[in-house]
Amino acid sequence: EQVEETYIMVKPDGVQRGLVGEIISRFEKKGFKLIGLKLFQCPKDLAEEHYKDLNSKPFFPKLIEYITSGPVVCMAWEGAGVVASARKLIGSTDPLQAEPGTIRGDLAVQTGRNVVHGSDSPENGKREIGLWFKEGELCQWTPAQAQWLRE
Ligand code: DAT
Ligand code: MG
Repeated sequence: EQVEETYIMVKPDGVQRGLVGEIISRFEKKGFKLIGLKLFQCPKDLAEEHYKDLNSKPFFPKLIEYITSGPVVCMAWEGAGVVASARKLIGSTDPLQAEPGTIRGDLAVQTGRNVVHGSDSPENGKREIGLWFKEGELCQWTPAQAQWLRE
């Protein structure tokens, strides 16, 4: 299996609604490894770069306004298959379509306030971690539970 990295972010609504611990906990309990974590006020240019593939969409200005409207919690998670698995844990983009048991399915009601971001490919995982974290902000470590998670 390929060890991958994904960029997960609690969006401003998740921070404002007091869901930071709940959201981190979903990935932590699953067994992925946290390698980066910070509370951060996102500048507009970074938000635009992060979502550049969507910059022709009608909702783009509101999306940038939302992401920069308050602090976000930036995370980098590592593990075999972490990118696709994290997307499953997060659920569909529209929280009303997201399955119960997923973060969006359990905690949100609208696409424009869907509480969390997750990278959609290993390539974008690397790209986004590079955008949101500086050199030296990531930690490489061996969790004590590693030997109990994989045979
Ligand atoms: P995801 O966040 O599930 O990867 P995406 O990459 O297609 O979804 O879009 C990024 C974000 O943009 C999404 O989390 C919320 C916002 N967004 C997407 N489609 C939207 C729409 N039709 N109306 C309003 N906001 C939208
Ligand atoms: Mg996306």
